[in-house]
Amino acid sequence: MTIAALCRCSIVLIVLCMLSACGSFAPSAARSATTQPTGSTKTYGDLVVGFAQIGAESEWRTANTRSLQETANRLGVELKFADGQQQQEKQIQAIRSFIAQRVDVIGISPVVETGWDAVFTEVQQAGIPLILLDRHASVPDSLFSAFIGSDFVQQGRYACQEMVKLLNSQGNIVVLEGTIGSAPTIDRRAGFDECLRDYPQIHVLDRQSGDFIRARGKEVMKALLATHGTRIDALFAQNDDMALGAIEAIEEYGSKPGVDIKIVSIDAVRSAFEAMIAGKLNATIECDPLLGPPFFDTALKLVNNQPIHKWVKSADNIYRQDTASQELPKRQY
Ligand code: GZL
Repeated sequence: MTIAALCRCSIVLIVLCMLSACGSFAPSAARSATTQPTGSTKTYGDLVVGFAQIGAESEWRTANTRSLQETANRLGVELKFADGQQQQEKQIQAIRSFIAQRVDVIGISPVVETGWDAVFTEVQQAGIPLILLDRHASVPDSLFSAFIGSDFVQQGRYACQEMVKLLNSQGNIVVLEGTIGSAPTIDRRAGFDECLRDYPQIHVLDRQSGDFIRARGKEVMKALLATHGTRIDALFAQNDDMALGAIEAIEEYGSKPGVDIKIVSIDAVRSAFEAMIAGKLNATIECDPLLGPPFFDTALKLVNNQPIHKWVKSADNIYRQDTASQELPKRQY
């Protein structure tokens, strides 16, 4: 083949290569949407997701787990679900197992805020997207793809505002806090205390952890009543389960919950509405546990390189005794 012919062939080859490359070029915005060549976009039925749940400590957690499992079944996602039994080490073991199984996405509700950097780095190094669900963790933003859940600080502010109205801006309160070191405990306290600074006539006599568990809430409230007795005008319980336990303790003490001792809690589970209808609970701040749909929606977008929000924030309402009867039939958990 003469040199001239070789040159002509080379020019043809170079032009053909350029044409094929141009075919896949698109404006940058459109390219991000079409980065995946057609046919490789995953669907829910392709997804394998690992989730490290905290445990089964409250009605809220049960509803949260049910939402994840029912949504996965409905969408056809393969969900590998681990119950951490409220132990961080078990959640860490579950995450390492998900990495070894090469799942597409890993989700976790971190039982406490700290101690996650090492294992989250392992997830990142494995190239697996990580979603924090319900509870946040104190790690750099670079170590997780998205947080899906409520604004606990705002929930604390709402609880304080309800307490101020119930006490007419003055009185002595005790607080039942959740799991020590967990995001809801830390943030709900922050929001509650921030609001209380404007009401110097409201005094926090005591605050103890009930670990978000009903039986512990009853035990701790019994001890608080033994210590402070009738000086207690109101209780802020950081979840409904502890409030329901405290209600039992207050009744056994001989006082009327919701009347002698006003009670504000958080979660808005069905039992809280029943307690408000019975006049034993005064208000509950909603904390939406039905996070299955946004969780799997975010997971699918991540595996398809589609844009997502860093914080998918839940909308939470406030419920009081005056609407509890009409609201109860509508409650999904
Ligand atoms: C809040 C969630 C808390 C609930 C408790 O999003 O993490 O944990 O308020 C649950 O009922 O145990």
